[in-house]
Amino acid sequence: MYDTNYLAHHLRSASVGRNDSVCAEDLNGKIVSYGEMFETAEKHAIALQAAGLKPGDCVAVQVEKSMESIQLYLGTILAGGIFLPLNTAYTPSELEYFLDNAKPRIFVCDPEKLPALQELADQAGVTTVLTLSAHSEGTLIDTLPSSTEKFNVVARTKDDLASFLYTSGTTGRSKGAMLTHGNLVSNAQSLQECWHFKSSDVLIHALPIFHIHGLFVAINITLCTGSSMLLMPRFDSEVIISVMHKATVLMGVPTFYVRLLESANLNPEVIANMRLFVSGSAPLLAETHQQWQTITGTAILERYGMTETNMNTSNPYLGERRAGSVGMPLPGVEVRIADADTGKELPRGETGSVEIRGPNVFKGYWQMPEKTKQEFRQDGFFITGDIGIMDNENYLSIVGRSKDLIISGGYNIYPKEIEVVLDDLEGVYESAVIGAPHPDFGEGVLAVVVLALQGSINESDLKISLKQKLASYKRPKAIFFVEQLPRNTMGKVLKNELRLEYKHHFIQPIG
Ligand code: MLC
Ligand code: AMP
Repeated sequence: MYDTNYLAHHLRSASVGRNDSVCAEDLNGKIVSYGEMFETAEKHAIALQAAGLKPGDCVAVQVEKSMESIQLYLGTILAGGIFLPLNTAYTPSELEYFLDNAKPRIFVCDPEKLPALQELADQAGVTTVLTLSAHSEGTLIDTLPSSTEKFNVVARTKDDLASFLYTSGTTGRSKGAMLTHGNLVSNAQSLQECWHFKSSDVLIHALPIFHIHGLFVAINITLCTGSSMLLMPRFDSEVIISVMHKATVLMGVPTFYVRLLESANLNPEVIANMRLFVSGSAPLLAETHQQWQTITGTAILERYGMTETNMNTSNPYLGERRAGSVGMPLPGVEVRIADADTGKELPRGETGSVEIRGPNVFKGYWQMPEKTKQEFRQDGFFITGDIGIMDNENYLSIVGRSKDLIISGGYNIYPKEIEVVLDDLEGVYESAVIGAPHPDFGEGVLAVVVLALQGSINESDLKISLKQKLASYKRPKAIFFVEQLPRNTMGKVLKNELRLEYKHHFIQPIG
């Protein structure tokens, strides 16, 4: 019975009566039909309930991408839980905060990581810790019921929480964005319509599934349309090119397209079966857009979203897909360009704060009412922290960010978090972390460090220490030592000066 459960109903309804249709296929040729996908998801729901899950409880998950991890996501939703996916690159010291802050009832991790994580989970008051490996092994699998039991999907409403997703904060403390069933359903429905998704579509799924792009945009749309996915553990351009003949859609971050363009095997013939290439999570350079068009004869469709709001805008499926623009507001989503100080809407064509209102906008930050209040206007618009401009045809362009944020290969990195860790290391007096243009990742993390005693430690010492504390994608790709940081008269570090100074570190200027 899926009809009383909000998100679950929408995820299941397109495939009812089509149990034999393919839902997902992996690179080993393992095929999971819709019937099997939901039958096993129900078993996960039963196992989670047996482990103590009650409706509204949180299930935190740090596991590799697999069929089973998708079934765990679905099982959590079917059991009325709140799904909290965590980046597999997070170190125990990063996880400690998430577990302590979210206080999940259940935590599922990789069996190999259990020895390092059990104690953290115990300290955070987790009732049950289960394990799941990339190869479908672990205590979670052992506790799945062997026979098909009748499972009653737990009823939820559109305002109930479906997921927590942590986004880093400018102060260095991550915030748990609370997403409701209604947020996820409304977004999946509008994207499905705007991007012309049909049950015959086959999506190349090479994104991680611990962020909204790979989890909600990719998986929810697929399930809501009853289409299918080719599931890949990670991005690999040659593997992707080799399956394009049997796929129709690719969703990726700009780095995907930059890397695909480097392949000698990309040409109009190999993409002949593909009807749509979507890019998002970070700015797609106009030159990448143009190069793609020249080589393949198709235009990448760029869209713009955020963990707190899901997707906000998209270039049109049928109209002009403009390089450098993230397109128009999705149906039901209001986008305004406002004065950053007053929140008053600015005349068309002026640059200002990008603000969003609509059924896609999250409920607030978990246990941070003050922070939530600060980021919403009185009239309900959410302040994204992006700076944009909208033209008379409603095309939005993101031209900057008011938040001190680095986006590297589609991952968000808040400099403050890295600076706090660096400053805490023995021998470091202070540091400033910036993003510098990077040929592969768009932006690369670069740290400028002042030592307490010059020459006392070197770059490789610092890199070794950071390995224990920070996920690999957050670690600086370059570290510079200086005698002092540039500051203004108020003592504030002049990051723009640093950005200018190190602008060409990863990309040399042409000529
Ligand atoms: C990996 N590394 C990164 C990195 N990814 N460093 C910086 N930025 C990244 N994004 C590190 C690795 O750990 C490794 O470090 C070194 O860089 C080389 O890694 P690689 O082998 O080249 O990386 P790869 O595994 O190929 O991954 C690159 C990638 C991946 C771009 C495919 O990062 C990726 O899938 N990104 C997608 C992120 C995403 O889904 N974002 C959506 C967020 S939702 P070392 O030290 O081991 O050498 C959102 C909202 C919205 O933003 O609008 O969608
Ligand atoms: P996250 O907090 O990880 O969800 O990242 C959201 C941020 O990614 C947005 O606020 C934007 O700054 C950025 N972003 C997402 N899509 C795009 C895009 N197409 N172009 C530019 N920036 C984007």
